[in-house]
Amino acid sequence: MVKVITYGTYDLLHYGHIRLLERAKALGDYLIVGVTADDFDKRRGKINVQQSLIERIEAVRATGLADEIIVEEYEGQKIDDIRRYDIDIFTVGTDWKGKFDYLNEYCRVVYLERTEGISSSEIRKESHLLKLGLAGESDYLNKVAAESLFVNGVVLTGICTGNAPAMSEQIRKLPCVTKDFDRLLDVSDAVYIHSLPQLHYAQVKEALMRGRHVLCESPLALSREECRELYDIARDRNCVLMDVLRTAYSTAYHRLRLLLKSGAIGKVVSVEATCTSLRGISEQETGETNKLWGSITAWGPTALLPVFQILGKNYTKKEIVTHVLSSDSIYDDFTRIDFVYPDAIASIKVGIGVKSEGELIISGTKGYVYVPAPWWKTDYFEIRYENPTDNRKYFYQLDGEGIRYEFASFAKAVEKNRVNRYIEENISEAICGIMEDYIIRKDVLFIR
Ligand code: C2G
Repeated sequence: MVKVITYGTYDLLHYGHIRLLERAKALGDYLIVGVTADDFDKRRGKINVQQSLIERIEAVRATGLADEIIVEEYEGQKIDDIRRYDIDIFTVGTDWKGKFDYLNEYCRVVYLERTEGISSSEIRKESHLLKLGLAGESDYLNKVAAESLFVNGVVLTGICTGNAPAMSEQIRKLPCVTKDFDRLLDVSDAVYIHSLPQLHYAQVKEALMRGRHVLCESPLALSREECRELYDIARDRNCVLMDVLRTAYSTAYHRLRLLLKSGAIGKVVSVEATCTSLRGISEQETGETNKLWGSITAWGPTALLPVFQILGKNYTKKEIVTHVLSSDSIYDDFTRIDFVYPDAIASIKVGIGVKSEGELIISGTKGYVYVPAPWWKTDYFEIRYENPTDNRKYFYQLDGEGIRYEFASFAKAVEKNRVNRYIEENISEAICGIMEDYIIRKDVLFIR
């Protein structure tokens, strides 16, 4: 019996896939098809896969061409499988020609002509093309624009900014470059908002009221009530509203949360998060302190994310210690917030006028998690125990700091009209609540 094996994602199964499977089957008597696991696809850069692993397996099974279906989960698994299943022929389309010649050491390698004119990514693009506008002043948008190119089905339509000179050529060449937010909404199905925090609520509300989907850099608003109102409007208008922090979309951070939930370090009793980045001193000297991101708005949401997602939002007490340029300003160049919970504590330090070690430390009754700087865009963390031989290290590929994953998740949510929230609504609201308390000076102590 001649045994054949082939592998693929098989997303949105189409006749190009089926023709490949038919010819693979014809090469022998028994065909094994390896369908790629979600994680494996993500690690090899395929972030736009629409269907779940189960859906893709069922689609391959329904063709009746596979005698056996397995899951491909890790780099190098093909060699293990060829040995394990005593394979005679490995085959794959000619788009991979040459890439698997090394398997000739284990079995015959056959490249089958790829079917031109069809691909899953083309189907994804055709099924929905999301016209996305950008809004904001920060050159962070240059990174965002570059990342959007990795996401199937998203096309940038323009930008609303008062800072066009700071933008990349890719942005400056967009069809609509305007200072008028309404004009941007005219040409977009959705907007990504990274404007000054004081503008978020009004812009998100305007976009939602016009039926546009919204991806907004946290904080969504500067008060709990406004945050709740925005989510209510999104529901009423059947629009997707996603609060974003790239950290929430990093696989390492997501897996870290799962390990904590599974009790990997016992009961969590402390979360300490530090985020600092020295921004241009000139910004501090402009004196227009109400026109800038302060530390609490620039870094607060990021540092608060693990605190609220791990310990919850029901702290019993907090103290905000802050250093501001002037008593009436919300431009703080350094702020520390300490939280007391019924059975835990947390502390965040944020600064755009101060430099410190940007690490995340989560302490538990059995061990602790150490995430090195810059933890907010990490691909790596350690779990450490009393006995160092028990320590474990984790690495998860993070392409583009997580921004492309945000966009892929958003595009999928809009297409399926179902949001897979990485930042829960109540967490969004808790973050906005801290902004609110800071601005009304609740629980705030000033240092000079
Ligand atoms: N294919 C094809 N014609 C197309 C599209 C795909 O012949 N128009 C073939 C591919 O060459 C591959 C199989 O169908 O052999 C599955 O394609 P994908 O689902 O895109 O998977 P891919 O990422 O190419 O997986 O490690 C090998 C990879 O897993 C192959």
